[in-house]
Amino acid sequence: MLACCLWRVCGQSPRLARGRQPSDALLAARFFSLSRAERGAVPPVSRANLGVFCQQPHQLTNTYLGDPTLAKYLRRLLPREVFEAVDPDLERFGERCATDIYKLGLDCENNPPKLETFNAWGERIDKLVTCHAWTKMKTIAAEELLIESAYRRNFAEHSRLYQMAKVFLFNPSSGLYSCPLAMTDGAAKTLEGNSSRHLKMAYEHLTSRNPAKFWTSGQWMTEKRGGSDVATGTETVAVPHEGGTYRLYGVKWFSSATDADVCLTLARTLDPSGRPVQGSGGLSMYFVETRHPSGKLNNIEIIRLKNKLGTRQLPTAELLLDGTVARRVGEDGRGVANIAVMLTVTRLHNAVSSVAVMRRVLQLARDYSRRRTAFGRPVGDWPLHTRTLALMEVETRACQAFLLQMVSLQGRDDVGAASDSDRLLLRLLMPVIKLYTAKQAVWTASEGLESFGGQGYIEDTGLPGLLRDSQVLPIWEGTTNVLSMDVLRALRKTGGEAWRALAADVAERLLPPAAAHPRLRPAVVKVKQILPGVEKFMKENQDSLDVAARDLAFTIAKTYMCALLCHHAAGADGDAEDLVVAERWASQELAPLLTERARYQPDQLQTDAALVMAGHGTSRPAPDLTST
Ligand code: UCC
Repeated sequence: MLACCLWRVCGQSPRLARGRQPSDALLAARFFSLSRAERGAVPPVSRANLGVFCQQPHQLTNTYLGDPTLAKYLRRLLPREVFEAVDPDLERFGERCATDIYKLGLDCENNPPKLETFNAWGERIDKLVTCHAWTKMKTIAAEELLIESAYRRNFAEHSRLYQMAKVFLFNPSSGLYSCPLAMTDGAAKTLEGNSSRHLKMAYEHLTSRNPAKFWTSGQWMTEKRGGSDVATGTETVAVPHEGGTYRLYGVKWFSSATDADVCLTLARTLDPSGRPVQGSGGLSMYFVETRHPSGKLNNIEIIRLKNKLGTRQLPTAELLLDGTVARRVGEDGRGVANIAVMLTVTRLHNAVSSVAVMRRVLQLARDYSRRRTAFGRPVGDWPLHTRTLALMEVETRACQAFLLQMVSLQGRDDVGAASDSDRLLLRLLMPVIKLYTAKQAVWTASEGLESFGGQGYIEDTGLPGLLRDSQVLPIWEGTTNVLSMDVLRALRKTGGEAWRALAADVAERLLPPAAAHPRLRPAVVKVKQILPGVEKFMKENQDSLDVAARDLAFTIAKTYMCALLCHHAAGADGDAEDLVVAERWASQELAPLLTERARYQPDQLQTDAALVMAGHGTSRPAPDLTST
């Protein structure tokens, strides 16, 4: 029918055209040469089957300039001369993250790694084939000092902020190269200062700016029984070998980026009778070079690559360690405590990834809201749409404030400038920021995709990967519940000192000017009421703390973020937007621990179990067919 109209107004009958059809371009040209009145007779299409309209896609522009919140917090947290020194580099790098690095990242997504287990002649080769873009990311990471800057420390304690600001920009464009970098950073932190010749050499490689010398690290903690309860799930054993080395035997079920040059891992010590020592105290940490200098794997077989929901850019594999030569790092039997140093850094990177993807999704969604028209206006002109984006924006800004505060603390700790209180805050808040931001990343990515309508669900827009890759953030490096238990561990192990450090830090942030600001006063009052309530709950409900742990962690996150936002908004760098963010943040429920407290009672827990298990395991008896 449409074709008929087009033919009619273009002066040709469909019957005639059947013999000798003009090209689509010619038809379109004829159509657009018609008068407005003539055109009005037909729908504005040049090709009846495709149409002429194409939606303008979203555009990514300089990711640093497009994120005033990042620059604003850096300006506050860095001394002026440091900010002025790093600002141009961040601007330059922000441009790369929107151009060449962004394109390489998409290439990584589109060219996932492959494993060639055997060659044509049946020889086992375990060859990991990664794409050019993935290899190039390693070069970029070294040249852009993404690890080096945190260890060369040209800006003393502020070096960590500079490094993490760059990692933040790099992250959502990196095609998940951020993952090996996280583990490399964690390994460097763990090996820093180690006096062993081998480990010193490894540290130099991990922190090198020279692409030819730069190494990445893996972190192998997960075995077949799972990656949470590593203290009982680890079956790999370490058999003493020559020259103080060990040989490892076991299966590592989840090696995130198997192309790493080295890795840190856990294995069990053998007792004098050759039996593995069980429990947490039987675990030690080992350093492994994954390949011999010849390039051959270090008695490691790559069993298979993992088929994952997301992070498909990563060569994640199951590994068989079959006599892998390793060196013990740290004391025998202190494996979990030793690898916790690495976990602290990788969890911080996890938070960086989470907040970075939130920011990226918003940058893309707001750009698209100016390009897409629906119901007669750009969707960004519909207050309902913009309100949805504003909810995400407030969440993202609050997470950025929390993140940069934690990075700043880590920077102080890196150079030995952390106070006792700083160290307690780091210990308590690291699992909190990891678990909180990871959850918000999934929410924001999901909302962000929805704001693109159906296009958010289409793979070659590059958007679905943002959601798929976010879903791993609450899972790896400790799930939300495992990390909630770690919050309790931090509170208990420090005999409540960590809580007191938190309460003191919050109280200080709420002093004038925050407390004196008329628009911030309700927020200040609210937080001041919550903290004693939480403390009282913890004292009076020791038995309920395990089940309340997740709500406690969220309460700490939201309350602390409220204090940070008020402090920033009331300070010299705070502006009108910061005030709005602090007000809106404070107006939500900040203390699920206190509102949910009735749910932790034993009868309620029984009800939980009854609700969850209703219908589980029941099946209808098979019909008796004999009587029919
Ligand atoms: O490896 C994985 C994938 C890698 C991907 C990395 C990519 C990152 C990318 C980011 C950006 C793209 S997944 C593996 C994930 N697994 C975990 O994260 C482990 C989760 N499970 C836990 O965290 C557990 O709570 C455990 C393993 C720590 C529990 O072990 P234990 O042995 O039962 O716990 P204990 O007995 O309480 O703790 C043993 C010691 C204690 O020290 P001491 O004896 O001195 O008191 C603890 O205080 O370890 C210490 N410790 C810690 N120290 C335990 N946790 C910590 C901590 N968080 N910080 C400091």
